Amino acid sequence: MKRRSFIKTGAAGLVAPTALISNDKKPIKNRVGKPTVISTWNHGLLANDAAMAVLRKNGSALDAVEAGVRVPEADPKSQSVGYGGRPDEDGHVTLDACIMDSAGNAGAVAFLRDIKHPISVARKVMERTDHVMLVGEGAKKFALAHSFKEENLLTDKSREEWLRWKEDHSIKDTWGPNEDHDTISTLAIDNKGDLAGACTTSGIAYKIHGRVGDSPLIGAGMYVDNDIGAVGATGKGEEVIKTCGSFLVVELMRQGYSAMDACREAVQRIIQKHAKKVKFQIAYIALRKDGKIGYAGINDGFQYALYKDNQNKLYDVKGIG
Ligand code: SD4
Repeated sequence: MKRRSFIKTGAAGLVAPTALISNDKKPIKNRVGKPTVISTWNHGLLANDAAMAVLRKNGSALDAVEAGVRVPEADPKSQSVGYGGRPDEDGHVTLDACIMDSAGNAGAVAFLRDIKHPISVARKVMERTDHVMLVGEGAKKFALAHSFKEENLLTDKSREEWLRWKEDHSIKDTWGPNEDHDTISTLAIDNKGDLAGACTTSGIAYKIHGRVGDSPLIGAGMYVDNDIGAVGATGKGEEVIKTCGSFLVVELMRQGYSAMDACREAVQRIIQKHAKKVKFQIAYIALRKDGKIGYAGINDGFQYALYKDNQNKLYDVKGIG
């Protein structure tokens, strides 16, 4: 019997918390990959460069992922993240982010306004409080108290597009909430073999004011277990939340799934819940402790950037939906 069918057909309770992959001799946690960075989407290439620069100086995976995602957060051309992000339906840029380190510590902010680097605020929440998540006004107040600068994040381009959407939003509009949003999730392994992950976004464009997606939710938009692997999500957050997506992928890897199969299984579970062809996009990236990567998306169009063995490259992913 194949290990997979063994797990699926009634081994519940027999699977050890850090199970082995069938032919490997050592548990995953003892098979440590070399420095690697993987990120979602095209802007992941520049994020990977910044993250790998940290790892090359022997920096931690945590410092690497933070440095990585700060690049698109500051880039007005990345209209799904940080400064220049597309606003909600009322014209406010509201940001969601979370970060996790190798010790299982986590920090997050949601519905944060006027602060360019939500990921760094999330890290401060993790390191300077015994809370995990701050939202809205409270998150902003905390950020200002920690010397983050208040600034207008709505660029002319994003404001003009939002105005066009408002003029014309109808069933014919082309700027609907489900289009053009590329959250960045960045995952890294450092020289010590430790893992970390970061996820940051302005969320779905023209969302209802107050809406929070999966990206700041630990276990939904991103999850790290230093014995197993790190996982990040992108796409329609509601579906990721409802399936605890990133946590699910980590748990599947713990049970022995390859990084690739774990991502595919988590995507399949969403597809199966929808009778018709799924129009929205959900995609996962995974970085297992041993350096193996996984990725899967519902529809064509998802891309991930991988920096490994001195090469930083962008890859297209064919949808499985
Ligand atoms: C959200 N997951 O707010 C985010 C959006 C996203 O690529 O990932 N876009 O639901």
